Amino acid sequence: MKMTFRWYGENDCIPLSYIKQIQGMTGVVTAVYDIPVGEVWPVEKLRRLRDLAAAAGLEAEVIESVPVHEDIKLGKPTRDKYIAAYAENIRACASVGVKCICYNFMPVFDWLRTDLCFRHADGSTSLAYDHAALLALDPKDLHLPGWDESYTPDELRALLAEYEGMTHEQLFENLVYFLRGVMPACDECGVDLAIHPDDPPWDVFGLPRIVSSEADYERLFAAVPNMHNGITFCTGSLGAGRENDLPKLAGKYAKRIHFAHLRQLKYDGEINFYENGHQTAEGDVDVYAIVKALVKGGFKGYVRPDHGRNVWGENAKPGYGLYDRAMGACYLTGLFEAVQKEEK
Ligand code: DNO
Repeated sequence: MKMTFRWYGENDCIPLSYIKQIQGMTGVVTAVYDIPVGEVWPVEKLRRLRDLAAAAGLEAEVIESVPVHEDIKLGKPTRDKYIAAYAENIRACASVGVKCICYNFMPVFDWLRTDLCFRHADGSTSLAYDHAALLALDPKDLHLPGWDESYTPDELRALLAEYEGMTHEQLFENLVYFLRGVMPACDECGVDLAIHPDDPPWDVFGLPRIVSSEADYERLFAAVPNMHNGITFCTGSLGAGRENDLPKLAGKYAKRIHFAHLRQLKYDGEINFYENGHQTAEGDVDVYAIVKALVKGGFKGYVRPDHGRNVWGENAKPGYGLYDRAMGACYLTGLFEAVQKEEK
């Protein structure tokens, strides 16, 4: 296991030196943010990220994310060009030492929340999801931190129209087509791809979502068995689906889990939830049982603390402040140490 921390590059207000001061931290998870989706990232930009991290004593072996162009998800004729560019990006990343690339296959929108500042009794704040509030939102005017793109309302309208009538089956076929196209580059460079689950793990705004459950993973690995076709095991995303047995999935797929986003959430009604500090006692995700299942299953991937709260007066990018993620990292490192020693 290697403990890592998401770092939004040179615009991140959290300095690399602070990240390095979190004990147990081996590296950052980062990305190139100023190149349009579908274009190949210049190697100089990747090299700069790696060198900045290295100067702070940190590795930069994980990219989150190389975004997938919508034409690939839509299965349009132009997809081959974008798949070739994606393969080129895998090679470019590998050339500076990247070992793992996270991505998602959610149409149009990445993760969704309805409240970025949900207030807890102790004064801390976190992200929250309320289904009724989501249904009341205008999908043409949505922005969340960390999304890879923001469209103009007109572009968004056109894009949503292109997805009209798309079935889960078609979207799945497009994912398989994409993966078959990029696996040769992964084999050649020894890079693992790690698909991020749908967040939340159900369809939104009439758009199909296909990486939400054990059945989804089963059919994905049956279609593309290559071990470079792996998972970003996001406990917050999968955990919002009450039917998902996270410790079971963690154990079953431990060797496919190239990257783990470990975090907490608490159900607040049937499908509503809010996020909380990382500890098992703080919510409905049994972080301890998940870590245990990962270790027993032979997990060798990267871990990062995921969405934290804003605490101690920090006014950070929602979910991505320093303090609570640092506490989460220390908690997780402690769990891994204990479980690994017990297993030996
Ligand atoms: C949210 C993140 C996601 C994730 C992408 C991966 O906080 O977990 O934005 O980076 O879905 O492609």
